[in-house]
Amino acid sequence: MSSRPHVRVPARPPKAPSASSAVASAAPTIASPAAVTPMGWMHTARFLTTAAQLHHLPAMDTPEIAFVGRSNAGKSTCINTLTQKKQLAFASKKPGRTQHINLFALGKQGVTDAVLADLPGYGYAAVAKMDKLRWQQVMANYLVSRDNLTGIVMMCDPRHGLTELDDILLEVIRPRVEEGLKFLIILTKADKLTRAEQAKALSIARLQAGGGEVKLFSALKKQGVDEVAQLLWDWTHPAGGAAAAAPAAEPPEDEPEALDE
Ligand SMILES: Nc1nc2c(ncn2[C@@H]2O[C@H](COP(=O)(O)OP(=O)(O)OP(=O)(O)O)[C@@H](O)[C@H]2O)c(=O)[nH]1
Ligand SMILES: [Mg+2]
Repeated sequence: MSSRPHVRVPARPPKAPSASSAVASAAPTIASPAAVTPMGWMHTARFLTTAAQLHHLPAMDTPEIAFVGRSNAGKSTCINTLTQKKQLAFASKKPGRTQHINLFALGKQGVTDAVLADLPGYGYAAVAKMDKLRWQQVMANYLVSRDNLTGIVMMCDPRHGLTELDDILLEVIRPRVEEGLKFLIILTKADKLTRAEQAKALSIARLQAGGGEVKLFSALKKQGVDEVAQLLWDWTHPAGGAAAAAPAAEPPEDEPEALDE
């Protein structure tokens, strides 16, 4: 196993200029207020690269967070919701929309301090068996060997619960999680459940996650968005707690997406 990634970010996120300093200085401000909060940080996301195979991914030492889960679980939509960029990741009603590993950079331009990885989903019945096996192998290799991988977000539609393929993936990553890799299960499409069903799904998933962290999320209702953004900030900025002091969300730049699954 490789050593943990080296985090090259300052201990505290850049501060927004105070009103007095903004008045006193005629120079343009360098740190925008949007870069201060976890949601503002998320909003800095931009496309970095795409790869069909592991060896096409650039080697990086920036903390990387992978979004994994069954096809159609809502991985790409979650990335778009967190980053408040409707079309950053390809989301679609049609399962199997994401077919490459897509990387998105976070942080101010030129100072990328984290990377989000949108992975193709697994378990989509219409994919040919050989393609499924090939992809499962690519993903397992990625999760086991990607040196800068800092955290894994497993997306799960609580109406289906954790499936056999999710369990296999949990087994694949278990050794790395035991070594300190961060791990979160997101129960997606919470808007499809009543409050009672949400509470039940949460406790079942917590049992299945063996004490791991589980959060409810809805892209439609913007449920859990700030919490997940804060957690990803904390994962990738272990020494910096300042963002917690100013967790105000930025308003989304786009109209809400029509979510229909
Ligand atoms: N109601 C509702 N629908 C959602 C939510 N999140 C995603 N969806 C819908 O679920 C479908 C699949 O979303 P994607 O984000 O493309 O799913 P994915 O996990 O990236 O799928 P693959 O790329 O095939 O692995 C789309 O029709 C989304 O609009 C949500 O929170 N609520
Ligand atoms: Mg996708």
